[in-house]
Amino acid sequence: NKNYKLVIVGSGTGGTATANKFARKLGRGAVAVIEPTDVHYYQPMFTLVGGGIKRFDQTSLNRSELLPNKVDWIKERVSKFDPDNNQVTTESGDTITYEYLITATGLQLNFNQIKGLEEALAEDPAVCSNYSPKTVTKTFPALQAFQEGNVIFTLPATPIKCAGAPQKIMYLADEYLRNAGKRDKANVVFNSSLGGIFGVKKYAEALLPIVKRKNLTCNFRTNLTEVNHKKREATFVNLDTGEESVYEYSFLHAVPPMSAVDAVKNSPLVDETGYVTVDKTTLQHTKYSNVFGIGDNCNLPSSKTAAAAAAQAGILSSNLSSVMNGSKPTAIYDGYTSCPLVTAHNKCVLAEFDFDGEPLETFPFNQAKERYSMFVMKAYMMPTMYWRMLLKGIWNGPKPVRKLLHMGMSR
Ligand code: FAD
Ligand code: UQ1
Repeated sequence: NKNYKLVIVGSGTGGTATANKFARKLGRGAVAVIEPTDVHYYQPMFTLVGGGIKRFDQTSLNRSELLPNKVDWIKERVSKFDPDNNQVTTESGDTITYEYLITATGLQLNFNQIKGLEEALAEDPAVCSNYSPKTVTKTFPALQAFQEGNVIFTLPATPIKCAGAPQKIMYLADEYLRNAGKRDKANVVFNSSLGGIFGVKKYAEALLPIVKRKNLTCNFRTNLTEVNHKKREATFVNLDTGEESVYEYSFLHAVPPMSAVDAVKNSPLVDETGYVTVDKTTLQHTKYSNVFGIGDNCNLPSSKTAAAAAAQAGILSSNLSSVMNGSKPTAIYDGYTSCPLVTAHNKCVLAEFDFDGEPLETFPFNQAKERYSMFVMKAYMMPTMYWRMLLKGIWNGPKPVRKLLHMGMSR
């Protein structure tokens, strides 16, 4: 029976950043990270792999290079959370107890909730998904193989990580097909369960003319329910009218429904939505004061991104340290999140906003405009910042940069 001052479950973006922060604060042997997989993926780069701009081998590093040697890495999956007894159980049956817990388990991809999708991904080279490391490598070859017909992109009827990613790959595909001289053979369609192109008005107003210029058809409130790869047909249902429509496809980029992972969903840490209930400003659990949550597994009303997890890491670190010292958590998360909407191989709209959907832009120019500089930031600067700063616990989001560039005039 192992006992730690702090146990962190999950070592993705949020778990690795906080592991590095607390290893420095608490020293050797105080922190355990429970994470079953060897490889850490920089998921934001999956979009560029799908678009043929980066190679898959550029997206990952071994966890041993990322976790500090002061933490104990328990290479297992947590199967049960028991916060009433301050313990978790792993798949092999080990019990680990803690004084403090951070849940950072991210999201589970539920491909099986769409009839026929798993089979289609396994057997049809024209069906792909940037969302999983197992399927992202299919996307660019599928585009290259395209001859003519419907090129379809989907977005499911659940919260997802990086809600912009389902359309970013459409913009890259459109550009690829134009350059390959095949765009006039393609009917490019975005069937999205959402009610509009993007949740924040400023960026939606910037994206709609881009959609129009590129001649992309958008159908909203339209949810993928079934894929029949033998007939190359995809079935969608209108979420308001219940009406079904069947599309033949020549290329299908499918985004699976998502949820918190089963062990979290089935734990006392969640409410009826199935996400860890944290106070949205302090990130402290609403019921268990020695538990904090970070990243995609939380019920936070902000969009689920690595950029959000970075900002949360700073807040969490400050507040959990306060609680460990017997004081009240006082740092406040404003909901900061960011979505670099790649619109071409050299253009990007950099959306940044808070809980209320109010823009919270870092740079002193209009980020709703497509810019080369923001593409360079996304494709060439951000990966280094992620590996060397965010994961090492020394990047808490761009707030200080924003303040500086706005001469203190920004929130
Ligand atoms: P994750 O980083 O997903 O980590 C969760 C970890 O928990 C995993 O390592 C997993 O193995 C582990 N785990 C799960 N269950 C258990 C268990 N039971 N026990 C122990 N460990 C467990 N974000 C941006 O900021 N910008 C972007 O441009 C962007 N683009 C994206 C494009 C795509 C295609 C995708 C898929 C994501 C994108 N994101 C982007 C989102 C970003 O990757 C995630 O929001 C971020 O990684 C979430 O961090 P996290 O720590 O919550 O979860
Ligand atoms: C960011 O901080 C971040 O985490 C490292 C991302 O995740 C990959 C992002 O995509 C973005 C855009 C930010 C915000 C950073 C700046 C400099 C605007």
